[in-house]
Amino acid sequence: MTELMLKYFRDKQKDIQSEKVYDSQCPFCSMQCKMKLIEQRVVSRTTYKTIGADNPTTEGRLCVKGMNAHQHSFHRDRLKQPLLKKNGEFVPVSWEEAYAAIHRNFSKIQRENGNHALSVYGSGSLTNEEAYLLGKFARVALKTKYIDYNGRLCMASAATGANQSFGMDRGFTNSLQEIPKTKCIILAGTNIAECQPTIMPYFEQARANGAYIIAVDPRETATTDLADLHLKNKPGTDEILAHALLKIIIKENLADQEFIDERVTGFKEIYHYLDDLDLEGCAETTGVPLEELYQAATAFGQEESGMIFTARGIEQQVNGTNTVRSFLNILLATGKIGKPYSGYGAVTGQGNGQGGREHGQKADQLPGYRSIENPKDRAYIASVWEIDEEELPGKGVSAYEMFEKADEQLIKGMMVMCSNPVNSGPNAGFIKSALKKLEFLVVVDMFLSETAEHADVVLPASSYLEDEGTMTNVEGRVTLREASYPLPGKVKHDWQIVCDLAKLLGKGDKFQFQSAEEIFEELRRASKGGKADYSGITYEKIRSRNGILWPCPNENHEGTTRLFEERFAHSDGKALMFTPANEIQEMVEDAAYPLTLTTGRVMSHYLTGVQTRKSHSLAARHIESFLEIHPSTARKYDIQNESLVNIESRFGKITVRTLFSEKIRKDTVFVPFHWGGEQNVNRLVSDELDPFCKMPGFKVTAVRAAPYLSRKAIDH
Ligand SMILES: Nc1nc2c(c(=O)[nH]1)N[C@H]1C(S)=C(S)[C@@H](COP(=O)(O)OP(=O)(O)OC[C@H]3O[C@@H](n4cnc5c(=O)[nH]c(N)nc54)[C@H](O)[C@@H]3O)O[C@H]1N2
Ligand SMILES: Nc1nc2c(c(=O)[nH]1)N[C@H]1C(S)=C(S)[C@@H](COP(=O)(O)OP(=O)(O)OC[C@H]3O[C@@H](n4cnc5c(=O)[nH]c(N)nc54)[C@H](O)[C@@H]3O)O[C@H]1N2
Ligand code: SF4
Ligand SMILES: [Mo]
Repeated sequence: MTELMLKYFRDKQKDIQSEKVYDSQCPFCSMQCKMKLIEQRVVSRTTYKTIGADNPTTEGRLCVKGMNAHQHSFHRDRLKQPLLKKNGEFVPVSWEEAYAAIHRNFSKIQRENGNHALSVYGSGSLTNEEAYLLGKFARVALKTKYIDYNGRLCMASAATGANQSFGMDRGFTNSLQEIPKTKCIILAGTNIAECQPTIMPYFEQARANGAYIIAVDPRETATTDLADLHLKNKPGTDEILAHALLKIIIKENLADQEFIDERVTGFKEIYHYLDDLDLEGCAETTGVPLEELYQAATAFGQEESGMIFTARGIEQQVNGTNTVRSFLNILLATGKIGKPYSGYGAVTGQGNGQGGREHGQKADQLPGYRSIENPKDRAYIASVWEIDEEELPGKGVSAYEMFEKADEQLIKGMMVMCSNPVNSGPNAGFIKSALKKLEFLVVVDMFLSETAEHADVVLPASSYLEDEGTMTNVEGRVTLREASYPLPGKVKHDWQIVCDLAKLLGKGDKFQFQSAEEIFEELRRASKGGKADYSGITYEKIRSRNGILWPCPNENHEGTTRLFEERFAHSDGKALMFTPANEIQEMVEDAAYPLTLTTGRVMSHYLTGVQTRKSHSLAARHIESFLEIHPSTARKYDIQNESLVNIESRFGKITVRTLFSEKIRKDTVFVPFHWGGEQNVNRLVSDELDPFCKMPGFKVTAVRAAPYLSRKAIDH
């Protein structure tokens, strides 16, 4: 450092009048990177920066989103007071006035139409305490069966697939520390490099140690760049691809018969099914050359250890559950699970995508991953909640189906907490019109999102800097996000809002919580004996051990690092292999909509972009959406680079700018989903859902594309 620079820094240091450091965790993805916000007062200005903090999962790393997360939290558009719509305009009001309007309208709706006319829509970005409380609120305070959450659009097929095959769903069966030592990795429909950047080093290390890496993705991405072999398949053909790989493994004598005999049921059925599978046909359907299928299958089958990671690329399909299970078949047939360096990872998406799906905000679920249809589970939770079992409602419907009920006017009121379904749900035009049909909509958010705009009341919630609670990260590690920053304006925590509303509805005695920790203490009891057992976890224990991996059934238990070492979670202790019941449906070519649209993410934006579009550093990287299209495909439709195009499906139309890329298949186009309005790609996505888990098919839509302005119009 030169003298001049040293002087500059010394002078700057002198200018700093005060510095405060606040501990937190990133509000975005499932890595839940630990961070510190540094607030400095320099002369008359306050400046902020975010730096990483050490933790076992991401070791102090942050990605660009984490580094700039504070920008949205301090953004001037942050809601600081409740808003009530009067004559079509939002007016800032007191909490009392907002609550009174909710009380009046919710009571009226239930009086006139019964309890189930109200519904709750939650989120995998809420803390465990809030997700738990929201489930209790719906069943105990509103007494409605209609509660579901945005995880239905995210990991529902991975969760259902793992539950059906293994009897239990925790995203990663092994610890991250095992990844560098595995010999072969399949990355199926996952773009870790852009979506979970801070765990990339584990995979890079595996590669440096000689692991053979296979990627399955219709596009070349920063993740497929890491692979030795990239199977660039047609979107939506992953189930067939997985069956083909398994057939080759069996044919080449690479199955682990001993493991199959001891630990698996259902092998005979899939064996016979595969007998009839035509590998040439699979190569044609998937668009992957047969030699590459052989190369992938034999590499995975031959190595002594191996891991498969899946994410939304293969899961957000209308056959998502079966697709996940077909990949799990490969692990089960090769005995690569329940052992060191061998296992499965469904790469979790949202910050609390894991915990958010365990504690009862799902339509069919009670805390601890219990079932709302199981009499024993119902009785246990009723005892924790101190109500009669008969008072517990039954199973409701999935996220998108709640909007269908709203459209039919069976659901007349809704509370959305921490989600923006107008942008994130499939067939978005329909969701918007269904929301408009509601008699009363309450949205709890930090901003006036595209969904909040349609609300009657918007309640301002606290951000990641202010709200304490536990978040279960990608590994199944329960972490504690400390509350540190003061609440701005009249903002409240989500859990406080839920407790206030319960009080209003006459159920205050069941919601007398003064802190997140008090809620966690009840959650511990409610999860005891369930599959996702948190009963041995305390805030103190999380603090002293830097997080605990569930299940953790008692206070002396240190948590569970590797699952299924001795037995799977089905009652017979065995895993169940999957065999398709019917012939797999292939997408029929549609001459009117000749291109296959797939959707996903870019590094600098998060989900529907409500938060990241507010951050100037992040927004500047992608100020608008785009259509990634192969230049030769574009030429066919007279489409220019960096020009506006209309994209149309049977469900809707959007307009975005093109971005030519030779990295995408010629029959496929890609649009990210971080923008709303004219750029909302979900206006194009169909309303078809996976029959088992109700996952929409975000990754496969038949579309056509045409220049926004025809050539003639441009020439004039
Ligand atoms: N930067 C950023 N990071 C995020 C998020 C974000 O919005 N932005 N969101 C978080 C959340 S909630 C989630 S769920 C995760 C999602 O993480 P990912 O699932 O990794 O992300 P996606 O971009 O949706 O899809 C992954 C890949 O699937 C490919 N793909 C598309 N269609 C198909 C197909 O039919 N078959 C196969 N094999 N692949 C296909 C896409 O080309 C893409 O590269 O990311 C989390 N992290
Ligand atoms: N086409 C397409 N659509 C998709 C996907 C895809 O790959 N393709 N992926 C799907 C996936 S994986 C997911 S997870 C969903 C997510 O979809 P959404 O649930 O809509 O996700 P977000 O954009 O994160 O919306 C969160 C909202 O809550 C607010 N918020 C943030 N933190 C808090 C908080 O602590 N409390 C409260 N009350 N509000 C808060 C934010 O401001 C924002 O408005 O989208 C799905 N939609
Ligand atoms: S977005 Fe994910 S990887 Fe990036 S800093 Fe936040 S938690 Fe970490
Ligand atoms: Mo997600």
